[in-house]
Amino acid sequence: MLSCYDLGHVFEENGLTFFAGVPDSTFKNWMKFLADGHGLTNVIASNECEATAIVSGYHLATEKLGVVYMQNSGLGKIVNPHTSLLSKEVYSIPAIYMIGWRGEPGKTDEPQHKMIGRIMIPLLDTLEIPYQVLPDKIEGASEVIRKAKEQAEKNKSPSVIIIKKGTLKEYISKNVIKTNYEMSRDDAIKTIVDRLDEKEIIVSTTGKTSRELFEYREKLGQRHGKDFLTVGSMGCASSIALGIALQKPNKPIYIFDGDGAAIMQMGTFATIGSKKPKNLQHILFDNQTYDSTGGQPTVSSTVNFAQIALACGYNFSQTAKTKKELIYSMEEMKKNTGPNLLIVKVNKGARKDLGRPTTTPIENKEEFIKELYR
Ligand SMILES: Cc1ncc(C[n+]2csc(CCOP(=O)(O)OP(=O)(O)O)c2C)c(N)n1
Repeated sequence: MLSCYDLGHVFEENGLTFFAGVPDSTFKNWMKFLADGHGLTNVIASNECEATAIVSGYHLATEKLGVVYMQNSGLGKIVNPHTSLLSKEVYSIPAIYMIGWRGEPGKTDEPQHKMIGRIMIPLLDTLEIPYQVLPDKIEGASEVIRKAKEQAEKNKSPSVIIIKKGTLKEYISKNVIKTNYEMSRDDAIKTIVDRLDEKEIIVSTTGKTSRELFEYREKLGQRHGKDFLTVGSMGCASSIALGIALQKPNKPIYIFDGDGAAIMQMGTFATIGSKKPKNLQHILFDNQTYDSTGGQPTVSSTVNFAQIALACGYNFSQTAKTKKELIYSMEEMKKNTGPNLLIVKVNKGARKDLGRPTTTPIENKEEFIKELYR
């Protein structure tokens, strides 16, 4: 395995010191290394499009190459800035895309990673982006990074370094961000689920939120059809819920959102606020991190979601920091006509043995549709 110190050294040797992107678990140790500084600049972006544009701006300002890091799910998102901004046929901007390979063929991974894992290489070919896999030994890694930079400079357009699972050695963070709230996300989920009635349904966000919700329903012996577990499509749970809410105005719908996911698709606040679905309750578990990919910081500590929601046209917003406040705010929220936002401040972290949904996404969809007609 490759040490993050060695990787950092090679990037630095090649003049690659500016990074922007969205975290992925395949390179979570590299993210921890970046968070500790080590003379490298890191901008954790709200989404991969933004990161690609930031690195383009960095190049315009310095003529140097920046690195955009992303899970391969983000590759789909950057097709537009790649083809219409960085491409040779437009502004011809060199950069390095560092892409985590989820769903690699032949390796076990979750359903949401299978297709992108399979089409990633053909997609890079279609996008005419040269790529190389980062070896897990320093000699090979150093050669790959040098070559990627050379290609990007020669072509005056991006080249890709692919990171497979298990390439990087564990890195122990020096600066760990800790919050001291009363609840974890799991505590908050349980508190809310315990107070929902038979008719109320949930659309939950990707990552550990949906996994914790699934496990709690199992524990309670309740139907999973009441929850649409958005296993992929980060940031889209709130839009899925909006689409349902507009068609089923008598069905109370809860969104279980994450701070990272909400920031990724922040425009949805504006769409929800303008459409004003009365039956939509937006609950945002704010742990100030991308907990599901290793606990990297989001920018949520400088974001006032409550004001954003109101400014976008939500009817009500409140923040709960304790279980007692959460129970009180839920009652308040239910009294108000939607759309409403409830921000729940929680600590990052989850149970070590947290499982994954044992039903398939298609089974979940079919059960959920039945539930909508109940
Ligand atoms: C487009 C895209 N980029 C990156 C990811 C990887 N990813 C999965 S979950 C997650 C973190 C979600 O963070 P947040 O919404 O704050 O929820 P938390 O995990 O903290 O509960 C990330 C970055 C993804 N699934 N899709």
